[in-house]
Amino acid sequence: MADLSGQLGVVVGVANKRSIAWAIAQAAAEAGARLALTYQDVRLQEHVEELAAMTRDPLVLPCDVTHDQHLDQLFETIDREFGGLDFVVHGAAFAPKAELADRFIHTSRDGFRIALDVSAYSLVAMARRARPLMLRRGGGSIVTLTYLGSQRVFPNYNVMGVAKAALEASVRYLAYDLGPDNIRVNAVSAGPIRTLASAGIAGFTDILQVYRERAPMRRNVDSNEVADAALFLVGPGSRGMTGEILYVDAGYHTVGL
Ligand code: NAD
Ligand code: IMJ
Repeated sequence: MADLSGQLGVVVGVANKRSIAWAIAQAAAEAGARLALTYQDVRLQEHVEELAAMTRDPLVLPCDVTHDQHLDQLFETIDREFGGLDFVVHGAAFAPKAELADRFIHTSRDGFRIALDVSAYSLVAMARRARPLMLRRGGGSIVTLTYLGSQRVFPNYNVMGVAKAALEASVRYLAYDLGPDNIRVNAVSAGPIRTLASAGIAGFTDILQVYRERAPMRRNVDSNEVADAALFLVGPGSRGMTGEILYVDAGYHTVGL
């Protein structure tokens, strides 16, 4: 496993113990990193504080990624408390529930705007604010979480697929923009995992079963496997990689039939 001792990171997207971002935070903390964890709103504050307490000397801060003020505050506080930043883990995604149930053609203007704002623009907004802190450390690594629905159609994924396509393109444009600063930008594309973001999705159990049947490894993946890949992208093992989308899906994306 990567050695992140002495490294400073921020993780956005922890809601509960099932969150993929929490698995990444745990792995990063175990690898020796010091972390700032954010929570979306007061509803999640206590929960995230409880989880954060399992890591060494954590910083727990509020951040709704749709608010520029929250983002400004977050990076100001990290600057003050950490004095720099080595990595960002971005695991925020959201579309209004109705957009994931209705036909894609019925996507509303607001649903489209919200999905792309939370799930794609937020990466650009965070990268811009992380940059000066990372420059002070001689560079950095930014990792986000995506899904194959950006490239292929999955029933009901709808506008989230469009948002993930924008997210993955943003990974490449950010990688190009920040490459000269020695800041790398990559994504992990995870297979389906039971989390808050997949709870209540009609037919999710069937989706897990189709993956289990068709994936070359004939099984599903778990958050710890995604976390290990994310840690590789954060750490020095991937120092020659940027703009990459790394699949952790038991090989599902490679199969045609
Ligand atoms: P999750 O619900 O635990 O995580 C989603 C997070 O987004 C939550 O912590 C939520 O608080 C946060 N969020 C939503 N709106 C926000 C806002 N306005 N400001 C700040 N944070 C906000 O579910 P998860 O499955 O761990 O999802 C994490 C990431 O992994 C997402 O990007 C998701 O698309 C991606 N992903 C999930 C799966 C899966 O099957 N679970 C598969 C591939 C990719
Ligand atoms: C989500 C919807 C439809 C199909 C889906 C998913 N498949 C997978 C997911 C096949 C794997 C989970 N996923 C990859 C996501 O990115 C989920 C994002 C999401 C989930 C919700 C549920 C609750 C809500 N809004 C959401 N916004 C985004 O109200």
